[in-house]
Amino acid sequence: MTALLTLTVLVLVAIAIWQMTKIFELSQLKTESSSEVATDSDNKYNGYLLFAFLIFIYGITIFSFAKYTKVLLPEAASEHGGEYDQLMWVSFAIIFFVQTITQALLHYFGYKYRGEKGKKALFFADNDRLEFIWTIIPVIVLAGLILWGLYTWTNIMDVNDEDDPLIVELYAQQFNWTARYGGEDNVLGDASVRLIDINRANVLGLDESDPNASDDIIVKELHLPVGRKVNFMMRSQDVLHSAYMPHFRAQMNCVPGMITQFSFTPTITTEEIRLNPDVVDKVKRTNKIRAKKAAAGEPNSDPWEFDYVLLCNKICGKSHYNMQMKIIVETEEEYNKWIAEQTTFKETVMSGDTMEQEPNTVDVVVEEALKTETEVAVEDNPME
Ligand SMILES: [Cu+2]
Repeated sequence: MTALLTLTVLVLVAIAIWQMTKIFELSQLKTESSSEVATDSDNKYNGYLLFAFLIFIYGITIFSFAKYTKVLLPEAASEHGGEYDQLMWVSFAIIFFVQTITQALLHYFGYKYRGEKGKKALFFADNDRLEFIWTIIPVIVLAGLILWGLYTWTNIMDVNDEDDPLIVELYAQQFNWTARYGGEDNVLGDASVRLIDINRANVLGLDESDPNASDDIIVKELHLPVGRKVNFMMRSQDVLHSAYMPHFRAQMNCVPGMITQFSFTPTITTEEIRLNPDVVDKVKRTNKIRAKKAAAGEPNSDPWEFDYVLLCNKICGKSHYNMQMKIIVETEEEYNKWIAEQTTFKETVMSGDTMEQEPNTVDVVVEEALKTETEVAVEDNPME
């Protein structure tokens, strides 16, 4: 399958190059018909403008590096994240290197060989060796990148049950997330949107007759033990959403009517990532803005503390921007303590008692499910 895909990509690249050569040839036919001939000074002036433009693009590149590097994500907090970042940075470096060199050559030669009276350009209709070189180099580089990309993709997307993964469901709906753990048996009970019963707090539509469902734990805050593989099973209640966990370099669409999957192993706890220099810097900058807002009496001005976050990355409606859930990566002991404090589906729904729950469990889920869109829309948005 991968070989076929690679072959298709190579064929398409070859066709694209061939088509571009044809366009280039066609564009050569009508150069002599123009009656407006540029003078030497026109050409010189345009040559200088080329240099000015070159300085402009280099300038804006340096400016962007200096000003915007800080908005990049901090180091990847998942096992596969490093590989993913490496692929991205190598692609960036190649593009940047080629772009910098070719732009300089392009503009310099544009100036050097500008039109001058009495000067005739040396030209040749084609040169097989030259064409071969400028075709084969990009083909090798692109094929290398694509093959590496496919290899990385296959590795990242391989969701399997090896190494005893923690099974977690991420349930998307306009406009919030709910997470469900498999409980003691680490197996999620069957569920269907047809079984949703808000009045009985069965907000995820779990099948009460499925024995696997009784110990499932439904929460509004995702806790993950560091170093343990997590297999996410994603569902959507209404429209297309996308579970995006940028700090773990993870994203997967949530599609109504089907279960999609993604798997990763978190490697840095929340406590640890808060000490990362990039994160410390971002928190400092954000809180500076918030302090200014607080002084002006504006909302959203409480000091902010960094947390991993699950976001929706498909524009799914008007409160899409605020569709998020906090993720806490902690040690195994902390995770075990937390999960032991949560109530199971059986204890809440099956017993028919939904009143005496811990906050952050089912009553919060129900509350959120009943919230109107407008209420959600005016909520605070902790992201800057
Ligand atoms: Cu969404």
